[in-house]
Amino acid sequence: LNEIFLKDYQAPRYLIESTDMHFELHEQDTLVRTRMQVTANVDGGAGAAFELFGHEDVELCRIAINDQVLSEKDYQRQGEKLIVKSVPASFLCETLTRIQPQDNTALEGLYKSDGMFCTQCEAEGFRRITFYPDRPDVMSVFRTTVEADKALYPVLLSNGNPVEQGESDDGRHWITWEDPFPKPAYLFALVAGDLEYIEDSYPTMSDRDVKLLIYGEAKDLDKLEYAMASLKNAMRWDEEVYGREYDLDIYMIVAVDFFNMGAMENKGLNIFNTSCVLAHPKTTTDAGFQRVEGVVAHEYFHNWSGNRVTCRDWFQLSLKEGFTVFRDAEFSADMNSRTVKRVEDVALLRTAQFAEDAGPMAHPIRPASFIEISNFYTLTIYEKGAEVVRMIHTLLGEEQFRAGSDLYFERHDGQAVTTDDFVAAMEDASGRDLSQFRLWYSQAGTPELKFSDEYDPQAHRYVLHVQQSCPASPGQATKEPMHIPLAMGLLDQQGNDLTLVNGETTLVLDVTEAEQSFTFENIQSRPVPSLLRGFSAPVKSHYPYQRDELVFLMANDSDGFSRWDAAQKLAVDIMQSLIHDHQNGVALTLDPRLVDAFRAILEDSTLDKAMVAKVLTLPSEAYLSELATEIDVDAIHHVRNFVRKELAQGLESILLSVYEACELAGEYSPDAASIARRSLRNLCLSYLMATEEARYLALAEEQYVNADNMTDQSAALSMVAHSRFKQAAHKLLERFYKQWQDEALVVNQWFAIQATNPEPGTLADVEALMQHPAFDMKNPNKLRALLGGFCGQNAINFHMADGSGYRFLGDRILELNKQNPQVASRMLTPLTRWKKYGEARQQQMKAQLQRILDSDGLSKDVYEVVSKSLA
Ligand code: B3K
Ligand code: ZN
Repeated sequence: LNEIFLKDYQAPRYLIESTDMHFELHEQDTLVRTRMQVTANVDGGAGAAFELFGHEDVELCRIAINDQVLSEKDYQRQGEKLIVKSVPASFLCETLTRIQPQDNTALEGLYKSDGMFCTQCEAEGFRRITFYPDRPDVMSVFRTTVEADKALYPVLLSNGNPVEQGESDDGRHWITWEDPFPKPAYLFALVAGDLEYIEDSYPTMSDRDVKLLIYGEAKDLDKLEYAMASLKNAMRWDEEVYGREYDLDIYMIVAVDFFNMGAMENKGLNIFNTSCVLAHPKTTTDAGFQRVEGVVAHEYFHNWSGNRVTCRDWFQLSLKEGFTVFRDAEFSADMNSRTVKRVEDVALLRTAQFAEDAGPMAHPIRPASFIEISNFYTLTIYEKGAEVVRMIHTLLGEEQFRAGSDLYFERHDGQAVTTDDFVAAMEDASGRDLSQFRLWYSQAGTPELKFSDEYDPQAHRYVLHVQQSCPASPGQATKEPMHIPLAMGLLDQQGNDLTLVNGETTLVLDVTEAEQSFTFENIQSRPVPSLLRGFSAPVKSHYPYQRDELVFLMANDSDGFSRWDAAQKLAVDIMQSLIHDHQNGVALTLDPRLVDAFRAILEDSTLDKAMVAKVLTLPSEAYLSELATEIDVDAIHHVRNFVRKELAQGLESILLSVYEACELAGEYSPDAASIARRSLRNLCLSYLMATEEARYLALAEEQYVNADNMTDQSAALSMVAHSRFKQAAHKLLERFYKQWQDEALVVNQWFAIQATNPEPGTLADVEALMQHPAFDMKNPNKLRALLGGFCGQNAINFHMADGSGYRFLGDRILELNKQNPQVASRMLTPLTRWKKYGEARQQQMKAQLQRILDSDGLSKDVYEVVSKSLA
């Protein structure tokens, strides 16, 4: 299987001026007619062969150049490539293809979701529809006619504006859509179905009225309002913060049940996984509401960062994804609580992205090669990519960053460009040299900063020393020092920020060398450093803090993120020594400083409740695993539970009073303050449940019964379901299913809660649930809930010593490999981390990977991940 390299990039030999498509949708065969107006690319295309891509499942019925039908000797097939040997400098290429969307379980290209036709073309799905120069640097305007049975598919959509429609006597109808903006094929979309919609309008900054439509199944019509409100907020925000205005007269979103990812930014016609667009207090949790807001905004922001300016090739994926994630994170921060959003993003990055960056699939945010691009829609490209853009923002400051972004959009509007073009625009607008900074795009791995310091009381001088390093990653044995913006401050003994220069209390130091020292004069007493404020760079930082200093920072740091981080560091330090004790048979005792520090936080009623909840949430098992040299699954699980129980017992009465004080009256609202109260209240309840006292089971059951919203209901359910109160768990789970069996997304939560149960016996439950009538192996949301929940979020059960969890996953991957390669390859992730476990588990995990590798008919997706994991 061949690997594709960035260094081999060549400009396209031919460009497409316009594309005219006709879809004849049927229950069996769908016919696609494509007419492309093609011209040689100025830089030397004439005489060269014309290259198209088409998947093996696409039947080519006819291909003609300037009305001349080609015979097989006129072209050559090489895998997915179709090469027409000789063409004039300008010509019309017509194709007719036949496909079977109803049998398409890969959910790429044109497929059916619950009876409706829909598409997913990024990255290379368009070639599953027709033969086309399917590469992002070939951009064309599209005119698309969709024709189908009117009764079955009353709604027919594609990109752009509807321009013509008609119907025939045989019950069929058609609509033609025109998209005036040139776009790559990956942004093409089509939908046909029996859909309803809600409608609104948005007046843009230059006073054009844009029609907003959100489509879904009739039963979901009452769950679309929040997405609509979020869309309008996002449109306003992009005008105010980036000066970006929407460009078509109509913006559509369609909700579909079968979707491999969260959503897709197709020009003017976003297609969304129902899980990222439907929201209703009764069926959606607070986290769900925030996800809808964030994803709606993300896809909207792509209209500029992705569609108007797109990627030259797929190695540049982070150009649009990193930038757009940065944009949506800032949007969510502005709509809700900035610190809470930052804490959530950093927790995800440090847990999952750092693990990816330390594993066998580690890659720079601009990879140098790949076998299957679908495997590179990763936390690294998205989240680390966003951190890299955030660092540019930190280095340039708000104003210059905006100037850089303006220049980028102005310079490259309508073009397909590279990450380097983005950095160059930032440099040109700001005058800042980002040449060393560019290493962030080419070097993989998480850099580490090691700090030490010294204070001279006579000279009143404080010196901070820093060493940077970056571990080896696949194909990169050694790394150059990077340009790392280090936001920091110094606290005096009373906990006040010292003024450092120009009245500033937070400085951004440029860490650029392997070893560097920074000197601070006029420091009256030994300060406590606050390092990496706001998580100013995606690095691991090590400073030899004493536990008392961490308690001090938790209480005093002026940076909210750093207060949370100090609490995490304190809890990590304590849990790591307890893990060590546990491994050595030493009886566990909890450092009382953690209980005291947590009590102080709980007692301080001036603090933001959301932040209290974050600070009091212990570092996850996954984060402790990421930090461990060798993951001891059982010790980590045991110790974290021990600490939770100790905290619960030590803080029982205050937990109960905060629980009661956080009760909300009135109607549910997903605003930041209400979310904060619910999150703190549910955190208190989960600690109280950790005492394993029957009275708190009763309290959880009471909350379950009284809840008027899914956040409180599902929180109570999962606490009871994951407890040792088996009967109560069983009863509540049944009750929940009865109540919600007609709500697919809620049933998915029901699957996920059971799959993540840490109690013994869960694998058998999961196997049984796979036979449940509500489960469907073809639906990615259900797979993610059940299989993903068990293998990815239930370490103690997935890693059972007998290897049964691994075998179970191995079996499922082999089943999924053909059916849906993208989902199969994603589900593999937990097995790829085998190097971090003890010898016995390593052998069993590797055995499953080897078994997969040895089997026939592996998809590129699965092959790439398995082979790289075993290399
Ligand atoms: N751009 C899409 C991702 C498509 C993934 C295809 N395998 C969603 C997004 O990032 O907005
Ligand atoms: Zn995106």
